Amino acid sequence: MLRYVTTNPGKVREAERYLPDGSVERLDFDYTEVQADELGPIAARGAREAYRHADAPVLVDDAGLFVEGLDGFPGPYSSYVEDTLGVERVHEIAADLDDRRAAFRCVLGYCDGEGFAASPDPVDRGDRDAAAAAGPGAGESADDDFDGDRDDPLPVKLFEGYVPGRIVAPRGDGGFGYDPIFEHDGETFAEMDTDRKNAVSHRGRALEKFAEWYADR
Ligand code: ITT
Ligand code: NA
Repeated sequence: MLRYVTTNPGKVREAERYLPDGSVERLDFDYTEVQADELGPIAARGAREAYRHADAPVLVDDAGLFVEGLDGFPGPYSSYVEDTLGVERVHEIAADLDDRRAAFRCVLGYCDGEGFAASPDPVDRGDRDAAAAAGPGAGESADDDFDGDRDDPLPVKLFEGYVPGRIVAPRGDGGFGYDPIFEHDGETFAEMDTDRKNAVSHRGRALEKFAEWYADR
C-alpha cells in the first residue's frame, strides 16, 4: 500500500485517478517544509521524513503557484500565503500587474527505503529534461544547485509537473486552494471537474510520470 502523505484531501482525490483502486491511502502527516526557494528539496526531504515516520512506501506532493509579475511569488510559500493573505488578496495584488501570467508546479517525492537501481545519486532527477521541455522555467525546481541533502543516503525519486495559466478574479466552486483564480484555456481550475483538471494540471502531469514509473519499477 502506497501512502500519499498530505494534510490536503483534495490532492488525494486527484491522485486516486492515476493509481489502481485500493493501492493508495492518505496519510495525514505534516512533514517539515524546509525553507527553500524551490519545491524539489522540500519534496525530497519531506519524502525521507515521511518514510521514516510511516515505515512504508510514501509519496509526498509539494505544490505552489508562481506569479510571473511577482517574480514567482508565492511559489514555495503558497501554503503560508493562502493561510495569511488568502486567495482573493493574491488575485487583488495580481490585478494591479501588467503581467498576470502564472504557473502551478508540483513535485512528487517517492521513497520506499530501497535503492533505485539506476540511481547512483541519492536524489534521482530522471525527469528533469522532460520537465524542462514542458515550458519556460519548468525545470527550475530541479536545477544543478539542487542539494536534496546529499548527506542523507535514503534515495528519493522526484517527478515534476507544470501548467501555465493566468490569475483572474475568482470563478467556480470546484477544486481547492488557488483553483478559483487560476485560469487555463479559458476556464479556471475551480470550473473544471477532477478529470478535466487532471488532464492539464501540474499534479496530473507529475502523477502521470509517477504512475508510469511505479507500474514497471
Ligand atoms: P500538504 O503540504 O500537507 O500536502 P498543502 O495544501 O499545504 O498540503 P502544499 O504546501 O503543496 O500543500 O500547497 C501549497 C499551496 O498551494 C496550498 O495553499 C495549496 O492549497 C495550494 N495548492 C496546491 N496544489 C494546488 C492545486 O492543484 N490547485 C490550487 N491550489 C493548490
Ligand atoms: Na504544505
